[in-house]
Amino acid sequence: MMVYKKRLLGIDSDVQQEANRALVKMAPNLQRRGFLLGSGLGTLSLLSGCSLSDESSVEKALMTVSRFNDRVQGALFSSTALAPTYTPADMTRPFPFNAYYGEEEVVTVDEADYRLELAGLIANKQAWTLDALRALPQEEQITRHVCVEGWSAIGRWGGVRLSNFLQLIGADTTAKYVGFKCADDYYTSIDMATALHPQTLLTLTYDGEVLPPKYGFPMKLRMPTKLGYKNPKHITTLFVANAYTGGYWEDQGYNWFGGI
Ligand SMILES: Nc1nc2c(c(=O)[nH]1)N[C@H]1C(S)=C(S)[C@@H](COP(=O)(O)O)O[C@H]1N2
Ligand SMILES: [Mo]
Repeated sequence: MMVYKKRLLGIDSDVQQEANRALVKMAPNLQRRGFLLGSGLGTLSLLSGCSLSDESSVEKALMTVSRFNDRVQGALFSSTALAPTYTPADMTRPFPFNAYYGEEEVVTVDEADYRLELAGLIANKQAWTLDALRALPQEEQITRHVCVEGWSAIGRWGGVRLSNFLQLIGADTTAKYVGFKCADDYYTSIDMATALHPQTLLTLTYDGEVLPPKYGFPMKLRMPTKLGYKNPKHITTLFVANAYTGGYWEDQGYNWFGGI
């Protein structure tokens, strides 16, 4: 759904290609569900029930298909299947930096003032200091981070398993979403099944050291089951909700589920 990142030049070329790519990706899932596929805009218009007469109706239709794709990915997601893990020798050095701004503009968060704020469907909403988070049982993983901009890299992160943390704070784990707000303008949200996946960690370290600013100090959510943009850095608020809240790139057209 990269079509949202650049402006549309013409419905016939860009959007047609984008619709085709989206449909090709979804074809196996759709066929399993008994859809008969045609191609491109005709099918898109059938799937979304929209007549695609202008740019905004095409964008709405693509978003409808993308939200449908979220549900398909959610239904196919396995809570127990593990993403591959690697050895220290496999690590990518240096690990790449990425954000919607350049490395010289990385946000700095003051450790002494930092509190992880909790909101939404959580019984104990007391904020957490970094020391309190560090005192919880920690685990490490060496996994591959995949960015849709065309690179992937293997890194080593350590921190608190999100499912343990959600239990600890009395989160309603029957809710649909766990959302994150960050110290920059970034935000995202994930499905509860992925939040409870054993490899989903609230990380505080990178390669055995306190997470450096560029990799998201003081906290980055790491999910080897999801694309890079679903892994928020500089987390300041964690909330649990049933209402859909999207994300920074998701609201510009990236697929919300963002599975690998
Ligand atoms: N707060 C914040 N988190 C973010 C981003 C961002 O711009 N701001 N970019 C995302 C994207 S697209 C990627 S690929 C990864 C990059 O993480 P890295 O700098 O540790 O490689 O962070 C993700 N999390
Ligand atoms: Mo990314």
